[in-house]
Amino acid sequence: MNKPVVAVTRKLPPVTETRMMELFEARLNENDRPLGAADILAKCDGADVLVPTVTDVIDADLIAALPDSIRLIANFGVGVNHIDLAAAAARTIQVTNTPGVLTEDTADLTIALLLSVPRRLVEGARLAATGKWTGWTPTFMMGHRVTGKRLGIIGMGRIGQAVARRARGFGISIHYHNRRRLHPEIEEELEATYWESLDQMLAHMDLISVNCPQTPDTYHLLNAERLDKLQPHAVIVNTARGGIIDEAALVERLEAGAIAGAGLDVYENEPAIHPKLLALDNVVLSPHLGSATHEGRIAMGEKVIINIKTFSDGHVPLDRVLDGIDV
Ligand code: 8YV
Repeated sequence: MNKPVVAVTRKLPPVTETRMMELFEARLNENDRPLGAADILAKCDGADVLVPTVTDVIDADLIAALPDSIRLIANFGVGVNHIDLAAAAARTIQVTNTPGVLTEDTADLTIALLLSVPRRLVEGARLAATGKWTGWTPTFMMGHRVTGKRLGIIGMGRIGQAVARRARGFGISIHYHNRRRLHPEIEEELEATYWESLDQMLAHMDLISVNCPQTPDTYHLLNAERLDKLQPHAVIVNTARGGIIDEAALVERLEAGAIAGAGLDVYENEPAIHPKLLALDNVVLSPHLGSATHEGRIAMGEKVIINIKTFSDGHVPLDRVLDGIDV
């Protein structure tokens, strides 16, 4: 039996690559150089499957130019905003992603940011590292308590719910806005309050966590007008996708003190970060680390392999992405 030819755009964990080489005719990217459209197309020539990541732009033009041999785009990652799903569907190319296996890691990082910003942890660590700390005083570097605060979660899929479970442990009360209301048993378990109106929820929260996928509907969901609903002491955390927040509008409000702080793991134009964000003290910035654990990345690789295997064996892969996705 012929092994499927699999074009992989980035360097993957070694165990994933080893297994891919056993099962497939894998075209790897050993030096991990990011590929442009022409490189991706060259790599796909005569291939059956394309394995991209969030750093690749798999837009309508690229999909239209893919060779007919490509039948599956098996994304390494859960978010698929970098793939034009309609263009893939038009060519009957299936798309899969890697849900479920990065939920806990991403929720952990969300909580790390939710704690770091109000407690000024990174600002404090930076000062300590200079060796210029002059000692404890009763009023030194005071932040804000998180216990007893209200957290508004935008997007209550797997990751949003995992954030809620953790936040309950810190005595934070859970509020959420989602396309669909959760089942009553889940709401009860999470002690979560549903807000049909995002605008209303934003106006009443102390902390906000963005956990929805980026789709044409959620692009700039938090635009200037919505950000203006937030209270001045509010802190906003985003571990989903940069494009869900209007980054320039957020920067203006952080600079003006209209929003107290932000913890960001994702940016509108990665790897570029808005230069003004870099100059602010009331932000904690991490470089898209949500799923960056050895365990998480190996599990993502395993999902990609299973999706390709299932597909090439003639079955429908479990992680097939249709129009809407849950993260
Ligand atoms: C991944 C992510 O590392 O899975 C996602 O959607 O945002 C990240 O955690 C990245 O997408 C890999 O392609």
